[in-house]
Amino acid sequence: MPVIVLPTTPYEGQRPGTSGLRKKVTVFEQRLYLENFVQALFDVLPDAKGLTLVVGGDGRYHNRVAIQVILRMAAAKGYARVLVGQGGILSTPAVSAVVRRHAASGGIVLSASHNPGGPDGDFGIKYNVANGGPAPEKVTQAVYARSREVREIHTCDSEDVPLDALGTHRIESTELVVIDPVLDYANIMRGLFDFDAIRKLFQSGFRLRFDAMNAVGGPYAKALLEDELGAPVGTVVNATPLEDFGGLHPDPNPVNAEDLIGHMFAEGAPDMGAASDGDADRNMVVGRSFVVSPSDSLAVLAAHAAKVPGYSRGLAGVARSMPTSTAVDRVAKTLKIPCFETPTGWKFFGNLMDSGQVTLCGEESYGTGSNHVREKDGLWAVLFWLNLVAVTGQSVESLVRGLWREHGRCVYSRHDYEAIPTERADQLMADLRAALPGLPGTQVAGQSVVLADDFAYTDPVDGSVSQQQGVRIGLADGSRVVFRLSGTGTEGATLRIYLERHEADPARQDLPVQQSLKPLVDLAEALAHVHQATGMEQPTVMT
Ligand code: VG1
Ligand code: CO
Repeated sequence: MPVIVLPTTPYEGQRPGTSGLRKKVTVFEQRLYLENFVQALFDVLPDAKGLTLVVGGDGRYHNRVAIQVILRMAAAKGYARVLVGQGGILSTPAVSAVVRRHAASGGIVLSASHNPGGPDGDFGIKYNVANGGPAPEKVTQAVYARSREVREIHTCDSEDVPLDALGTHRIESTELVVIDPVLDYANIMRGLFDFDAIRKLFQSGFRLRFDAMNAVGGPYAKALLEDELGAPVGTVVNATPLEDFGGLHPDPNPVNAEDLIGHMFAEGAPDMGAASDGDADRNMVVGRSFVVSPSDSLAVLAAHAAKVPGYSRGLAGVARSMPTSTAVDRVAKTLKIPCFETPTGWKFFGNLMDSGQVTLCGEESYGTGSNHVREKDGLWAVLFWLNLVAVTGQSVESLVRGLWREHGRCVYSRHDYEAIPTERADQLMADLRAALPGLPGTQVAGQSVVLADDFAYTDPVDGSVSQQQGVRIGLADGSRVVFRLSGTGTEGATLRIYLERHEADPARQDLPVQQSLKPLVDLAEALAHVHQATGMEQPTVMT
């Protein structure tokens, strides 16, 4: 059957955000909506002759339909080979691993990550380039521009490809290989961590509860933790990826993973808890009756990295997104390695890792990772923590307290105001930006502002510039308030306010976080009139 051409007209708003194009499932279900975007992508990519593409998703509703569409279009584009995960499943870090291992020219990830799934939920699509990482902004901008002009869809009039069993199929001259979604990823993990030490830890009776939240992390966690490392069956819960995540919101934070928190704060709690998100690139690590902030998690991993086989030669450098706390900066200073500050989103770490300047990176939004792939990686972080617990003999809590003892505590919280009208959110940011030049040297809510700017980033490798990446207000004592709008939501706008204060006094490090940050909340309110602008008394979520 030859390639067929379907006439189409452009859809508005196919602009990729922080991490790909995310919309309601109902938007993606419109006729040729997905096809338009994929065509725009294929139009900006070079000729596919001889090239390999990787395709997989987090198994959410619409995943299977979307994969069949992409396979037909990839054949029409002329790829030599497409590797697709069995059942259409590949976690985001696994896509990155497969792209790298098989020297593919790129990968398509079908996921809306931590956003809810199901027919009324969200869907998403993201393109990763040959290093296995998210496409840089110049690619996503070109795709968006092309999406506004696309007039023809090139596809094949072919049967659906059977995805449930491993095997090789063909559409036209394109070979479609259904691969084991875990294999390549698991191999990388074996090379990084001391599996014997972790095995012994479990043998000694150490108890872990890993909540995969009915999302794509389940098969990976089960294969590695239970089947290979000997954790008891039942260690991984909610382990089968479901199309609607069984109604859970697979965003691993103490609010959405409340069941895990319940277990970890109950009598007889396991030694360690963990959860991953929809596409398994995020992680939350919890100690017994002890919540670990993601920024602290990154700092602990950096501080102890040399104890883990994969990082025993030390770290070249570390990187964090701008709103992430400065805990890792303090560790980097002690280790005498560089620390980079990038805009929000994993795509900004790629060049730093490719050029060998950075080994470990992370974000405040429960994302940590390293140069083993080019995505953040949830299970990797959990294995890292297990490896550290095993070789140091310390609990999760004691590792974090060790960090605080040495560097003080970066008390941290993020306040989200979700689904506010877009115009109001834009106005709030515009007003803030307008006020910036006059702020340094003034007192706001009784506190001295020393810095007020809109974060801009120049990539040290390719020189590309990203502007308006978040409004930063800095105080004389190093405290910070950051304001930015989310680029992953699908309903109105989400305002994120990030609060950080360094607490050097050990006697005050255990004060409730929100109490400790109250002066900064007052400052944010005085500056941005958040309540009035959002019409909300309280944030929707505080993490
Ligand atoms: C959020 C997080 C950001 C993360 C992004 C993708 O973006 O804040 O740190 O990289 O999600 O994560 P935003 O623009 O909504 O703040 V995932 O797990 O959705 O791929
Ligand atoms: Co994710």
